[in-house]
Parts: sequence; C-alpha cells; structure tokens
Amino acid sequence: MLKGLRNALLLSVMPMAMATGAFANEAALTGATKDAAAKIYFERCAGCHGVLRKGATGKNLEPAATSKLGQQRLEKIIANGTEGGMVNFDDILSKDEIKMMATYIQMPPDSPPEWGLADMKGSWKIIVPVDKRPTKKMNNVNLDNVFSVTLRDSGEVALIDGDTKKIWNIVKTGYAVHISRISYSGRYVYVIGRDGKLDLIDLWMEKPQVVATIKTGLDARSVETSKFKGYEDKYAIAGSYWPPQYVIMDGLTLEPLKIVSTRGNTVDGEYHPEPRVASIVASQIKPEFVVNVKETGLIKLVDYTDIKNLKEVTIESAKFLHDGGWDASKRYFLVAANASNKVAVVDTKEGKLAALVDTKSKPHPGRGANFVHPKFGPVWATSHLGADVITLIGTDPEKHPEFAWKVVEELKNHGSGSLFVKTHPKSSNLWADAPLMPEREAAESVTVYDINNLAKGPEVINVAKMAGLPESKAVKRTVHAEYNEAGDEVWFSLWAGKTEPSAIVILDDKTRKMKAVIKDPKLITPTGKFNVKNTQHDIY
Ligand code: DHE
Repeated sequence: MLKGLRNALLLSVMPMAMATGAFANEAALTGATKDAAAKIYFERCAGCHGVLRKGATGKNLEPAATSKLGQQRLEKIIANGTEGGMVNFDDILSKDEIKMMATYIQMPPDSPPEWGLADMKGSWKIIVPVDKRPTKKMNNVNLDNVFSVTLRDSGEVALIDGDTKKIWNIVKTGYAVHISRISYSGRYVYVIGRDGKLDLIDLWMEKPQVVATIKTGLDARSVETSKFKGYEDKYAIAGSYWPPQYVIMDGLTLEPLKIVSTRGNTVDGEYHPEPRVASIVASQIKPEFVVNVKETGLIKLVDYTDIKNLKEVTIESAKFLHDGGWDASKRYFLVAANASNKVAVVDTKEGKLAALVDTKSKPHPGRGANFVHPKFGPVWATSHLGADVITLIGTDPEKHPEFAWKVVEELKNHGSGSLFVKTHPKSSNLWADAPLMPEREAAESVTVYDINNLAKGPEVINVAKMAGLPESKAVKRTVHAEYNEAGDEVWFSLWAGKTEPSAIVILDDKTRKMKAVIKDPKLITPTGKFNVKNTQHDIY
C-alpha cells in the first residue's frame, strides 16, 4: 500500500493501545490492545494477506508460518518491507505499533462476523424513492462526459464536468472509496467503498446526490450493473472480500435480492474459507455477470435471468484472480491471475476458458487496453506490477488465429510497479503508469506509445511536473489514465498524501501536452476516474 492511503487509513484506526504508551512485547495480546491490533490488521493488512491470513498477494501469516520467523524478524519485515513487494510501515506505524502487530500475527487469526441478508437490509436506505426522482434530466451537464473521480482518503467522489473541467459536486461515499461503475442507461453511478458501503448516485438531479445506499459486506472492492438488452439498470451486483460472497440487488433501489457465498474448493481442489470476490464485469452479449473469485481461481458466469433459481457456470482458471476487462469484441474477458503470472481468457459466448496465457510477473491491467496492432491485428494490453513491460496479447481467433491468446509483443514500460494501461478507439496512443515505483521520477511519470509506430519506442512524460504544484515530501504518484468521451483528452490523477496538494492533469491526446489542470483543496487523494460514456460501454 502507498503512504498516502496508509496514512489515511491509520487516522481512522484506533490508537487505543498506542495512547497508553509503550507496548510490552508479550507472547499474546488481550483486551483493547488486541482489538486495536485486529482493527489495524483488518483495515491495513487484510487486503493483501487475507482476513484469515491464508495469503494471496501477500504471504501466509498464520501462526505456523509467523512463529517460525519470530518477533524480531517480523518487526523488521513490518518496519522495512521486503523485496518481495511488502511495503515498509515504519513511516506510519510507531515502534510500539509495529511490535504489537508482530505479536498479533503470531496469534491465531480472528474471524470477523458474517454479513447476511438481515444485516444488509438493516443497513439499506432509500433516500429518494424511485417515484420521487426526476422524470427527466434536471441539469444542463453533458452527462456522457462526466467523470466520477475517487477521492480515496476522504471517502468521497468528485463528479467533474468533463466539458468545463469544473467540479460539479462532491458526494460522500464509503470508507477508502474504491471504484465507480455506471448503469447501462448512463443515468446512475454506483460507488463502492472498502467498507462495503455501496452508494447509488442519480445524475439526472440538478446536483447529483445519493438516492440509495446499502452496506454490502464488511470489506469490498467491486460493483457492476446489468448490461444485457432488456436488463439495463435492472440489477446491481457487489462483490465482497469479507464475507467472501456476492450480492445481487435491485438496480434502482439497491434492495438486496440474493447473496451467494464464494467459499469452496480452489482450482487445486483444496478447501478455502476465504475466496474473495475480485473483479466483476457485465456481459453485453448475454444476461450474465462475470465474477472472478481470487483465492479459488474460479470464474463464475452468473446468469441473472432467474434470481431465485440462479445458474452459475464455474470456469477453472488460475490463482489469484484480480482485475481484468473485455476484448474489443466484448465476447472475451481477460483477467489477471497475478500470483500465477498468467492472464486467463474466458470465451463468454461459449461459456468456457479460451486460454491461460503466460506473462511476465504480476500482470495488473485495470481493465486493459484494446487496439489494432499494425502486424498482429486486435490486441489487448496489460502492464505489470512485477515487470517493466506492457504485454500485448492477440485477441482475434477468427482473422488472426496464429496470434490469438499469445503474447505477441512486450513493450518496455518506464518501470514495474504499474497499475493501469489505457487507450481509446479514437486515439493512437497507449499509456501506462508506474505509481508504485519507489523512485519519485518513475512514480510521477507515464509511458506513451504511438500504436501505429511502436518501433519508434516510448516517450516518458513526467506528468506531475506539469501540474505546477508546490514541492512536497509526498511523491505525486501519477495514476490511472482515463479518456474523455471524445477520446481526444487523457486524464491522470496526481495522488499525493492526504494533507498534500493533489491534482488532475489533462493532456491533449494528440500533442501529449498539458491542456488543463484541475486543482482544488477538495480534491483529496484522487485516484480512479470513470468517464460515464467509457465506463457505461466498456470502452478502453
Ligand atoms: Fe484496486 C480495481 C482490488 C488497491 C485503484 N482493485 C480493482 C479491482 C479489484 C481491486 C478487485 C477490480 C474491480 C472490478 O473491476 O470490479 N485494489 C484491490 C486490492 O485488493 C488492493 C490491491 C489492495 C487493497 O487493500 O485494496 C487495491 N486499488 C488499490 C489502490 O491502492 C488504488 C491504486 C487506489 C485506490 O483508489 O484505492 C486502487 N483499483 C483501483 C482502480 C480500479 C481498481 C482505479 C479500477 C480500474 C479501472 O479502470 O476499472
């Protein structure tokens, strides 16, 4: 995790134990100290290591493994991080906190409570009933070009008018808010927080507001809406990390209709108590959601035509499934199995696995990027957390069968530690970030290729420098490219610390020069940006 987000999380966390002063290095924790450690663990460590500490992106931290390392070694690892990708926590946790966490992870893991239908219903609120909502658009904003921007550490989204570049409204959402998805009509924005809080925002209002809200779980990352013809705006689905399950809801009210647990056996046949729901996408060619279950490596095609008699096709792929997106035809879904260094390809028309493609270390596509390669035909791109390449995979088994589901080219990225790639059908640029690079220059820069002339090599642009923000200690990580509706501007977030100035930098896609910068004290830690039109239609 990054410093900024860690700092923000920490503010919301405890210090009950810390407030009491020095922490004794004992074999076990009790009472308020244990509660404090559990809270830190749940909010800060579970994302990578799992609530039950079985390990996923991060290592297994069950007592059998941790007690072998012992208190002192664990303290060092927590403080300094490791070359394997564990980040250092010495800049945000005190020495006493580090001691406490080293002890805590040698104790048996806590299992948080379940979160069933009654809990969800108890948390569910319709703020504006459907029949009290506007019957027509009540504003003059070009909704297709609105961006929902994650303000990560303030638990808000900024709705920015892409035409005027003005902040239209800032809406309070869940804790450490994660992603936005748009209903297929383009009217509603669904925003999920890491605390499982899902907010439904109505863009037809004069000033968009939350019209319904529900807590879908205790720890969540994904949300999507039904996109098949006849089901536009009908259903929403949210996936949880804890409890490991997904819930299908009414798309207009968020009333929870069906909860399905993802606990079960992995592709290797072993039982796993915590298979978390990673990415979810909605098919446009079938009434189906594609639900990717991280720890089992299973991909579920969930047919939503009959919620009471729900049909799921379960496809074996590889561990641990994370993020992914459609190919340009919207028939194939490509998802990173990042612990296996593979991309799994699902043929959603046939309902089966099309391929498992070997890649360099830890592919991390976001939703990936589709374009037509001058030599290999249609390709889908991903960058990597663990390698400084952008991998291109052929996606056209009909006209280019010799290249389909093969790595046809690896382009150099300016660093590993990349999270997102992006292009647009109207653009000839392919962009990649590298915000998790330890070096400031790399983390603040992006790589861009001309997709018609890849041999020319990349241009590396320091986007953070363009913004003219004051010098700050925090690295201004340049993260997550997103296009405007027209496909002629590309937007980047500068993600600095919670108390440092951040910004959104908008580049003219043709000239690659800065066109505008949005700076506002209210833009606290902007990260993901979701253009209404592009998100609604899966354009990337
Ligand atoms: Fe994300 C997508 C999980 C940390 C920004 N992230 C996703 C998805 C998953 C996921 C499963 C796919 C959702 C989908 O498509 O339905 N993210 C996780 C984590 O488990 C992880 C690694 C650690 C954690 O504890 O949360 C994590 N993510 C981050 C960040 O720190 C990022 C960079 C900043 C932030 O705002 O939190 C971040 N994740 C994003 C973004 C997307 C995303 C912007 C959507 C990309 C897109 O273009 O669709």
